[in-house]
Amino acid sequence: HRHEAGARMGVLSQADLSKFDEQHATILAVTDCESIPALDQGSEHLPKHISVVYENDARMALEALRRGEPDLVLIDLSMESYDPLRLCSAIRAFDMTRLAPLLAIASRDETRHVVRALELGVSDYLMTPIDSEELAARVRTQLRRMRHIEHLRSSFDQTLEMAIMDQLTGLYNRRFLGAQGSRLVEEAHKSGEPLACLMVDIDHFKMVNDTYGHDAGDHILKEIAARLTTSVRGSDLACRTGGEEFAIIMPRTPRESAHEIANRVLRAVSGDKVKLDDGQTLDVTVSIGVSILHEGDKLATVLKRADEALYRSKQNGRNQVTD
Ligand code: GH3
Ligand code: MG
Ligand code: MG
Ligand code: MG
Repeated sequence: HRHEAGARMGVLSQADLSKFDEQHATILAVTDCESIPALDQGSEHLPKHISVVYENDARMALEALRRGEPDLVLIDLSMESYDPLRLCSAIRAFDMTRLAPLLAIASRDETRHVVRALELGVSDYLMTPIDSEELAARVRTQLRRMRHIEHLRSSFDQTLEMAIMDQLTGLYNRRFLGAQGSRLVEEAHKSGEPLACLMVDIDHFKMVNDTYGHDAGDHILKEIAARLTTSVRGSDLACRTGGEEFAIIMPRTPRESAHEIANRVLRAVSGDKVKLDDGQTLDVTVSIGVSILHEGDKLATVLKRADEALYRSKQNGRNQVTD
């Protein structure tokens, strides 16, 4: 179990790395030569699941790389039809291809080329005549390195997502509201542009849970979160701050627009009945509090003011907007 968690966090065992070796891979060999014998089918050391594509046109090679086709590029530094060093630097210049494994092939009298190629970011090199076992080993090392990076990247993305997202609704969580909301408040103070905040709380949600069950409650939470998301702009920060409470921070939004948006949220929630898995439908409403950022306000201040407005919406009968 611990091992699995470790792998998810990006820590890989030798066995995990060996599994990478069994995955299919494509090598793009950029050379003027007809073929590189050490690479060819039947070469005893290169595994069968590694296929090789030859390209003598550097521009085509770059295109293929940008389309993400090859897993590794082999560049023949003796190429005459194109400056291979230019190709190396072009590959390293683009985000898409910056980390692509790049192996150079050089002859003994091209040491200066090799030094330059390494400066330009080539991952590794081989001297001619190429030993097929050495080539296979260097290819394997680079493919492993690349796959390890990809694994780390995706586990980092996953970890980040877990840290800032609410798992049930897919909205941002309270922690992220604290961090990103504070940044937005600071920016608003700096630019002098208005910022508005909505506090949204589902009405009588305890009764919904008690009547329809907790799973139905969860389903409704997801549905309301989706309706919130579609009612605000992409630049707005929509968070689930607690059980059935949401906060939305809206940069560049004056008071009147904030009220319009709040009313849009209200209608998006109450306008259509929510359908449960068993086919039952029910009416759901929310109460909303609106607040506007004042000079010197911290995030907590503007949130508290919205919360107080929300309380008044509840007091006044729910399913309404108050500031
Ligand atoms: P009000 O209109 O005054 O807001 O009443 P309310 O019942 O919505 O408010 P209250 O704070 O009394 O109850 C909130 C309920 O939300 C309590 C709990 O059962 C429910 N709840 C909180 N988190 C979750 C959750 O993650 N899933 C489900 N299904 N219910 C939740
Ligand atoms: Mg409550
Ligand atoms: Mg409630
Ligand atoms: Mg509540």
